[in-house]
Amino acid sequence: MPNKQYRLMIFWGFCALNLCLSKEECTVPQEDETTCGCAATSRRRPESIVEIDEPDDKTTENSLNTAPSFKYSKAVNIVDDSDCTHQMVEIPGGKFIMGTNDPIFHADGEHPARWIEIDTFYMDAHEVSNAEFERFVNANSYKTEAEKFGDSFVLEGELSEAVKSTIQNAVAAAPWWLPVKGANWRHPEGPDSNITDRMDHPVVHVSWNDAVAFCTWMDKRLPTEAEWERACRAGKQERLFSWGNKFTPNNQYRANIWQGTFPKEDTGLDGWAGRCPVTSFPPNGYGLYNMLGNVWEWTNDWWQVSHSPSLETNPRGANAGEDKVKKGGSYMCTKGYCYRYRCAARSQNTPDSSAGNLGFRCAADKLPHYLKKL
Ligand SMILES: *[C@@H]1O[C@H](CO)[C@@H](O)[C@H](O)[C@H]1NC(C)=O
Ligand SMILES: [Ca+2]
Ligand SMILES: [Ca+2]
Repeated sequence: MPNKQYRLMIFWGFCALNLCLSKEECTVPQEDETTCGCAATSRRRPESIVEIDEPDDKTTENSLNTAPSFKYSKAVNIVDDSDCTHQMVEIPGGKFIMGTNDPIFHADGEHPARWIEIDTFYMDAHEVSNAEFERFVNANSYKTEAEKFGDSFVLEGELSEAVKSTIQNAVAAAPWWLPVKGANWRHPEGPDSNITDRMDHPVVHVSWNDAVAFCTWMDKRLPTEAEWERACRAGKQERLFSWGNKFTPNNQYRANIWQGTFPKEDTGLDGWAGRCPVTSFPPNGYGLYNMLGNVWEWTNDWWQVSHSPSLETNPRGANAGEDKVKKGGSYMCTKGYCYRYRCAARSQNTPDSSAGNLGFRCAADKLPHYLKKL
């Protein structure tokens, strides 16, 4: 590690700490880590669901959808460079500081702050939208895992009374999550909802396996966690958010989270109660939209909570595991309930899990040839 950079890092860290002490925005909430439902929406955690009336053996269906991508056609057949969606941004290679030495959630493995060296890569400018996902589904007659399982997790407050009355179970650690029959990407709030007027919103209720299938079809792949965090930080060292340490600089919202008392009422003070279109809010310094907030984003890495403090090059997470890493927080996050809309924050789900606040974006080593350089 070059000495100069190291000194600079300490200096910045010191400044940031001083700024934080004088600002309300930087006070750390005293959250009971066990009450957060961020990772509660997993299929293979039957102990987390109370009053299960679903047969557990459904989980074996997961094998149907592992490594499915080779079966599908290529996006190049229907996507051309006149299309302004699917655009990617070049993320410069180099060294950056991943994680933090001031973790909010120790159990999540947000620490330590560590130097990571990464190669140049490309990142989708925004979360994958319903319109984009629909093209993939139509071209491949693709069925998502939520459709195969027949249900997915929806925030209780988003359901109609009719749908709510049919549900008998909830997630023990997060009772606001309800497993809803017929909830999937086309019906995000259950069978009586649709996405007709929300084609520019992020696709949700997609599993990690679904995300891999989509990205592969697009001649892309999921980002590693390190790539995702590099992209989130947009060249800023040791900051909470992509743009700095203050969540609402100049009293402007830069990300879609929850205002009001969770889970009772989302006042939508930031302009959106619920999910927003994938290009809402100003992009970060690299030109990426909604890295923080709106929907959680799957990464390629298996979940682990201990990290080497020494320099690593293009790290890829654990070799194996039960959960995949998701990053960025969602429109359901508040500072008091789930302060995970920070670049260093992380959470996890099993690769077959899906929920109404979980989507993804793709990365690539090189720009797919059907895309123009931005
Ligand atoms: C889609 O949902 C909207 C809003 O709830 C509703 O007005 C519309 O009739 C629905 N469309 C279809 C095709 O179900
Ligand atoms: Ca919001
Ligand atoms: Ca996001």
